[in-house]
Amino acid sequence: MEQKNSNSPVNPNQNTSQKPGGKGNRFNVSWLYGIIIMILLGTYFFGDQVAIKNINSYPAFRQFVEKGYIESIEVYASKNQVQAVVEDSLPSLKAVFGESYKNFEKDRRISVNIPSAEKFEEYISSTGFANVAYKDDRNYFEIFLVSVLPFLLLIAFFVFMSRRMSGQMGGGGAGGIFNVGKSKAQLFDKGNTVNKVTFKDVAGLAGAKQEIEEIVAFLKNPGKYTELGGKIPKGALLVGPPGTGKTLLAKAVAGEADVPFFSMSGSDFVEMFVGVGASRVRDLFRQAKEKAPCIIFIDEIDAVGRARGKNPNMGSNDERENTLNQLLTEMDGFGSNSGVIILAATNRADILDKALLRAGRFDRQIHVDLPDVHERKQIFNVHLRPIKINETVDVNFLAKQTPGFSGADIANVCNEAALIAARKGKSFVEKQDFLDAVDRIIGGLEKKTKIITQTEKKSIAFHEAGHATISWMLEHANPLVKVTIVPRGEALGAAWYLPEERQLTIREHLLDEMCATLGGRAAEEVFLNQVSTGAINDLERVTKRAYAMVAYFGMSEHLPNLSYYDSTGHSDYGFTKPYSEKTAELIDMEAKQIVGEQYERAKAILLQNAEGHARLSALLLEREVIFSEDLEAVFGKRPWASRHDELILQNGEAEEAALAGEMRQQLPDSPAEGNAEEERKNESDDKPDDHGKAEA
Ligand code: NHX
Ligand code: ZN
Repeated sequence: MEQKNSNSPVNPNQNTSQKPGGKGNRFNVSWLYGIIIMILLGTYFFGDQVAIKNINSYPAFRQFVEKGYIESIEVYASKNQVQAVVEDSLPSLKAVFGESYKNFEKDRRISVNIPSAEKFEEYISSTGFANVAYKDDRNYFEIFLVSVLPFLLLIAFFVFMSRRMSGQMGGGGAGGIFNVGKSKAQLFDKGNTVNKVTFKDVAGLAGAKQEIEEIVAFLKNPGKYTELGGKIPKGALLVGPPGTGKTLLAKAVAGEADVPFFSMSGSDFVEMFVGVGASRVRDLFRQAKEKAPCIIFIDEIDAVGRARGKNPNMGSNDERENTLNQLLTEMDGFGSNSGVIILAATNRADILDKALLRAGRFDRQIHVDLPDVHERKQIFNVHLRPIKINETVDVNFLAKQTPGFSGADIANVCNEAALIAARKGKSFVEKQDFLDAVDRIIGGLEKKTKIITQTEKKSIAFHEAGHATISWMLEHANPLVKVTIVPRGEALGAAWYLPEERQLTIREHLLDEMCATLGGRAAEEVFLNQVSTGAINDLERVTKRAYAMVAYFGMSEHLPNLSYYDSTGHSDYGFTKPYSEKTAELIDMEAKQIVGEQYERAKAILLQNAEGHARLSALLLEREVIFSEDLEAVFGKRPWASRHDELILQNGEAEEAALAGEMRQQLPDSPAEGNAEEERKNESDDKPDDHGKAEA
C-alpha cells in the first residue's frame, strides 16, 4: 500500500472564522423568550385553579349567605360570578362543603354564577351583608393574549427568519430573496484580532511565503513601487494540492498587511437564478473598492474560472461564463493602483481560462507544494504544541514517516493520535499512537473482527510475502516498512512502503515498482497455483502505470519519445484521441508487453527466492505483522543505499547534528516560544534570502 493523500480539510487555523453576532448568541435569546412565554401561559392556565368549589345553584348560595356561613364576598361583574370565603367554623364548613370539608379548610373559597351584577347588588344590600368587594376583573392578560400576542408572534417570526437568512448570506446585512445579487463575501475587517493569522502561524511553505511577502509589501507601502512608475499587481493565484494551506496563506497576507479581507468561494457566485453570478462579482468589487486597500480571496476559483468552451452550443455553461466574463472585466476595470489585490486558490491551474492568467489579471502564480521532510517537521511542531507528548515522540521521525502528507493531513495525524491515546487511557501521547494514526489515515480502520478462514489467511500471507520478497530484491523498488495480514479498510492485507520523495523518476523505478506490485498475484500463482480477485487494486495500479509509461512518458520500445499527455486542459480530445487507431492499438500492445515482462520477472524472482518467501509467509501467519528487520533476518541486508542515506552522505553530519539539536527542543518542558524562534533561525540559515537584500 502506498502513501497517499486523504485530503481532509483539518487545519485548526483555517476554518475558525466567526460571523459577527454568531449563531450561538441568537439561539440563547430565542430560548429565553420561549421559556418566558411558557411560564406566562402556564401561570395563566394553571395558576388560579387552586381548589375553588363551584356551587352550581344560586339559591343554595343565597341560603348560605342568609344562614351566616359566608365571611366575605367578591363580585366579578364581567364574568357574572361571585367568589366567597366561607366562615372558619365547623358547622359552616360542613354545611357548605359537605363531608369533604377537610380538603377546603385551608382555602375556604367557593364560587357561584349569578344572573347579573345589578341583581346581585340589589339582593345583597337587601340582606345587609356588608363585606362585599366589587372587582373590576377585566382580565388584561387575557385580552393581551387574544388580541396582541398573535401579531407579536408573527412579527417575531418574520424578524427571526430574515435574520437567519442574512446570517446564511454572511455579513453585510445582505439577505432574503431580494438580495440574491449581493455578493456573499465574508469580510474580516482590520480590527478583528481574534482570528488574525500571521506568517508566524504558517509553518513550512518557505518559497510561497517569500513570494507572498512581496504582496504584503505592496499593500503596506504602495508608494514605493508606484513612484518608480511600476504598477501594483492585481492578483495572484495560489496553486497547489488540497490541504496545503492556500487559504491559510491568504489569511496570513491579510493579517500581516492589516487590511480588510473579503473571502468567498468560487461556487458562491453560482445560484439558481440567471445573471446572479455576474451581479455578485460586481457587488463584490464595489464593496472592495470602498474598503481599499484590501484583499479579495476567492477559494476554489475553478468553479467559475474553468476555460470557456469553444463551441457555444454544446457543453457550455452560459451562466458560469457570464460570471467569468464579469470577473475578467472587473479585474481590468479598475486602475491598478486602487489597492485591491485579488488572491485566488485552485488546485488545478491548467484548467483555468487562459484569459484569467494573462498579464494584468492573475499575473503571478504562487505554487504551494506538498511539504518536504523539513517542512513537515515544522508543521508537526505547530500542531504538536497543544498536544501532551512524552519523550518517545520524535518529530524528525514523524516527518520521515509521512511522505506525501499535506499540512491538513498532519493536523489530522496529530489529532487522531491524541484521540487514540485518550481511548487507551494514557496521560501522554506516545510514538506508537502517532504511528497508528498514520496507518489509520493511509489505510483506514483496522478490522480485526473480519472472519477469515485458514485457507484464505494462507493466500493473503502468500500474496503479501510476494510483494515483500520482490521489493526487497529490487534496487529501485520503494523501501518496505512492514507487511501485515490484518484487514484494514478495504484491504485484507498490505505491504507498507515508505515512498522516497524523489524529484525525478527513472524508468527503472517505474519497472521495479510495477514488478513489486505484481509480486502478490505472482506469488499466488507460483506457490498456490491459483489466482484471486483480490489483486484488483494491484493490477489497476500496474495497468495505469504501464499506459502512462507508453502514452505519456515516451518510454516504450515502439512509441519512443511520444507523449499524448495534454496539460492545456482544452481537451476537445474527449471524443477524438490525438492519435490514430493504429497508434491506439500499439499503445495497448506496448502496455500489455510491459506488464507481461514484469509479471514474468516477478515469477522468476519468487522462484529464485522460494525458500525465503516460504519463511516470510510462515512468519506472517504466525505474527500477522512483520517489519523490515524480519526481512533482513531472512534475506540479509539490502545492498543499496536509500535516497535518504544518500542525502545524509551528501550533506555530511551537519544536518544530523541540526536535527538532533531540534530534537532536544521538542521535549514537553521546553517553552514553545523558544522552539518557534529557533525554527525560524534554522530556516533562514538553510536558504539564504537574496530577495530581501535587493529590496532594502
Ligand atoms: C473483497 N477485499 O473485496 C475483499 C474483502 C489479495 C490478499 N472481497 O493487494 O485486500 O479482495 O497487497 C485500496 C487498497 C479493493 C483499495 C486495497 C480495493 C483492495 C490487497 C480488494 C490483498 N495487498 N484486496 C493487496 C486485497 C479484497 C481491494 C482496495 C484494495 C488480498 C488485497 C481486496
Ligand atoms: Zn497486493
